[in-house]
Parts: sequence; structure tokens; C-alpha cells
Amino acid sequence: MEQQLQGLKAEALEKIAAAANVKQLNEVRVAYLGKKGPITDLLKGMGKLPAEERPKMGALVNVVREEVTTELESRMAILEEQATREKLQKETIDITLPGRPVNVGNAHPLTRVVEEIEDLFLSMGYEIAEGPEVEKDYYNFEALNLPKGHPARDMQDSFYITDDVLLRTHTSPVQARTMIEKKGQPFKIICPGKVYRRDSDDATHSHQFTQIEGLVVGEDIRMSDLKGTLSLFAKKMFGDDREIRLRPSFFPFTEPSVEMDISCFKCGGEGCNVCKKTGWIEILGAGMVHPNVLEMAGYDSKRLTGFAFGMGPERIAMLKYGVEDIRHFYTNDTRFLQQFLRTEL
Ligand code: 2NM
Repeated sequence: MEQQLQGLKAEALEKIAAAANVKQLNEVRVAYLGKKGPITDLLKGMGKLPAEERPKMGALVNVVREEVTTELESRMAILEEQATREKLQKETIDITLPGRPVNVGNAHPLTRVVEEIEDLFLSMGYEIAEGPEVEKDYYNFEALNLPKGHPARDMQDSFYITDDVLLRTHTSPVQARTMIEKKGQPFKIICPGKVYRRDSDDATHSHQFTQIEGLVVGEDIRMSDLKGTLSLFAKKMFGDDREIRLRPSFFPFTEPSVEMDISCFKCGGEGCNVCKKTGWIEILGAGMVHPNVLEMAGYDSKRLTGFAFGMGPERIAMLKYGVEDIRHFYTNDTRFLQQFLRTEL
């Protein structure tokens, strides 16, 4: 039995030394030291030995078991350390690799134009006013001196939601609302926002587009204030040497009404393809606020007067950046949008 025990020991130590990894070593442990292993079997078989031999034999088995266990544990420590080292090696991150490029967006060209205009008017003490895009017929038409039956109110030209609710056709209802809010006090505002008209989309028309309108109401506000303000606007947006020209026009909400042209920023007035050989480019509409509009909003039109103007950021952007089709602003092709990287700000 003692010989058998020494044989087992030699065999176990050999397998422990040969185990290449933690898994293999665990198999060796189960095979030799487990409940069903040969060493346990030997201990169980002690009952068959003569009583006087049992203590010596028991002690011997225990010594062998201790030796095998010790050897196994030291081999296990080596294999575990080796496994950890291999794992660390495999998971090493190369911190010297350059980062992957990230796509960076930029402001939409219309946003850029609107923000430039906002900044200019904010610097002159204007407030920015906003209002609903789903608007009451009253604010969109009635309060702006467009009574029922006016041709601009044709159902065919607007998106109606009910008989008296529609998608606003201009940002002027924001100005009507602001006048009512200000309760007869003077103010200066600009109103940027989206507007809607029932048009067929083509290179120069869109059923949804943007507007910026301005409104100044106060004592002694005159046509010369309008001219000075819009002349400054023309120079800031299109260059210091721009001249402006006013032509008579008609809007229901202003009297008198004008269209404003700027001298061509490309040819300086000589005549070219941008100004269609006229030397002038139409930029916006404007006028002195109609007394009916002021009175309806609760202003005393004998004491306070005002000027107003309206323009389309799409048209401004198309002229400024040479965009030939309005639909480029809405189709979100990044090859178009990325051309408007803003370097200032
Ligand atoms: C334009 C042209 C002229 C305008 C007038 C008003 C208000 F509310 F004061 F009556 N808002 N906007 C106006 C005047 C708009 O756009 C071409």
C-alpha cells in the first residue's frame, strides 16, 4: 500500500508540473484530491488494514496529500499570474493612435443670415418677438387692415385649419400681437420665423419659407427714420458702399408703402447678371404703419406713428451666397450645407 501511495504521489506531481493552464490544473486537482479520487479511496480502504498499522498508514496518506496540495497551490499561483499577464497583454490599448475623425456640423445658412440680422437690430435696441405659426385669421389678416373679402385672403392662397385658424402667411401677426401687448407704449421689434403659403414649389417659391419683419412705433417716427435704418441695414449686410433706392408700392398695412432696392454689390451699378443689367437689386418691402392698424391695436395714431419692413432671409441668402435654387435650403444635403462654415463668432 505504501508503494501504491508513492506511485500515486509521483504521478500527481508529474501531472501538476505538466498542467499548462488553470483549467488543466483544476482537472488534476479533481482527479487526485477530489472526493472520488485515489487518495480519498486509500483513506476509505484503511478499515481493511490491521488495527496497529492504521495510524502509521493514515499519517503517511495525510503527508502525501499535504505535499500534493502544496505543490498544486504553488503551481496554481504561477499559472494564475501567467493568465493575468496574458490578459493584460492582449487588452493593451495603443494610446498613441490618433483619434477617429468626428463629423462636426455648422449653422444652417438661413440661421446664419437671420442671426446676422438679429445682431444688427439688437445693437440698435430692438427686441426679438416671436408668436404662433398656427394663427387666428384675426391676427393674420383682420388686425393688419385686410378685412374679409380682401383678395389676399383667398382660401386658395393659404393653409386653413378651420374657417378662422390658418398657418400664418407672414410674421406680421406677431407684430399685431406685440402692439396689443405694449398697450399704447412705444417699442422696436423684429420678428423672425417660418411662414406658409399655398404655392407650388420651384426654384424661387416654397410653400414654407422664412421672414423677418421689423416694426418701430413711437412719437415722431417718420419716413426718414425708415430710410436711415434700412440704409444702415443694406450697408451692414451687403457692403459699406451700398446705396438704397425706394420705389412706391402697396401693402394693405402700410401707407405710404415702398419697395427697397440696393445698388448691385457685384457690379456696383454698371449692370451685370446679378442685377439683370439694371444696377439695382430688390431686397425688401416697407412703409409707414397704416393708421387703421395702429388704432385696431389700441394706439392713438394722431400721437404715435410707426414704420415697418419685411424681408425674406432665403432671398437675402441666395443673393449673398449665389444660391440658385431655394429648395437647397430645405433638402439638407450636407454638401450644400457645409459650404456655409462660419468663421466669425
Ligand atoms: C412688409 C412690408 C411692409 C409690415 C407691417 C406690419 C405691421 F404689423 F406693422 F402692420 N408688419 N409688417 C410690413 C410692411 C411688412 O413685408 C414685405
